[in-house]
Amino acid sequence: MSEVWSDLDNLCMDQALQIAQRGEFHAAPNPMVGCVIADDSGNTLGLGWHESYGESHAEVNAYESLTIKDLDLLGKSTWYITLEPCNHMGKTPACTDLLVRCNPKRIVVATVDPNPLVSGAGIKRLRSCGIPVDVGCRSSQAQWLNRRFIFSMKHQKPWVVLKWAQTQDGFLDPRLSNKRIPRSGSSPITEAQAQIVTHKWRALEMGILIGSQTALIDEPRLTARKSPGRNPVRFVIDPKQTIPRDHPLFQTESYDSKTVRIICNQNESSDDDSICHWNPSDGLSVLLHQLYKTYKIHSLLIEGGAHTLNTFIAEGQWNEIKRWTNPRISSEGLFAPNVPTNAQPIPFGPGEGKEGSDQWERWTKLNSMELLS
Ligand code: AOF
Ligand code: ZN
Repeated sequence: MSEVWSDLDNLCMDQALQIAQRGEFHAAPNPMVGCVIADDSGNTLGLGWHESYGESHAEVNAYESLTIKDLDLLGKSTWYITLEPCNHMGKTPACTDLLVRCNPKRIVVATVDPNPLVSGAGIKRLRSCGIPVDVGCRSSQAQWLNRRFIFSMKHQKPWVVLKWAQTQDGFLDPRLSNKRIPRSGSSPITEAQAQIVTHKWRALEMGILIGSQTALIDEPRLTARKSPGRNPVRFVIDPKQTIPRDHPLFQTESYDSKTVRIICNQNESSDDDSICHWNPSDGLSVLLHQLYKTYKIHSLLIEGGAHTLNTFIAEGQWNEIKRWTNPRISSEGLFAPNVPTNAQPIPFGPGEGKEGSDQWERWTKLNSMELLS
């Protein structure tokens, strides 16, 4: 896009992107969308965001935030919207209907909606009604914000986030030396403050996956109980079905937290959606397509263990990495994965931070932005 945007355009779209993010725990599987309505001089008249899946869209919420006297200014207003307005009747009416009724002076859109029900049709309709629409202001930021929605829609598989915690000297679990002495119960490397952030990371994704060794040894619940938002759907790769039924992963707590056991069975299929059949020799890509298609999982957090994480890395089936490092020295244990050489700092937002004594870092794959545009 060769367009040069004015400072005011960039400023208003930045505000729209910022408020879009308020939907981060509740909008999925819908995208996070923000809308700012500005008057002729760039003052904000109204703003809104898509607060929760199935509820009104950002444009409607922005319109409803206007005062009666501001309604007279609509004809001279500019609407800054982080995603192309929808043009279809979904769970809510088409936003283009509202926009055509408001007939603003101009609409600025950050990026096109990849949903085949919209995908350019919203922009086309607005233009055909005589409303000027400029597309592409802060497009990379908007694509990164909705990377889960855009990537899964375009590639028919979830955006995959690898997450692990390691000691300063690079071990995942000091107690798991080569002897692999079995013991149960979680003994986290990170401390209490970091756990709250980890639960937020869980609530940001629609699914969470671990291997059977981690399930048996750590006995995790994999819920987001210390965070706002929903619990991700829990997936456990359990080819030989060694995890017992009374394992904490299969406990239904007071909140909804579904668990799916991924078993290795080549030719079988069943109607029971708590069992997913997958043949590891088909590769992770086949599994990921299945999780998208059958379970509508747009994003997936991989929480270990070493074997599972390394398999996702080896098969190139990852999009983002979040790593905790605790200052402790372990000297022995299970080696943490190496951050792949094609990892680079995330394009927007902080790439590192600290919670108590634990440090976190984030990377994404080299070609991530190309896969979103
Ligand atoms: C917008 N503004 O704030 C959002 C949009 O089932 P529905 O009615 O909620 O529609 C969901 C689809 O609408 C979603 O897949 C995406 O294409 C678009 N999301 N569009 O104009 C919004 N959240
Ligand atoms: Zn809409």
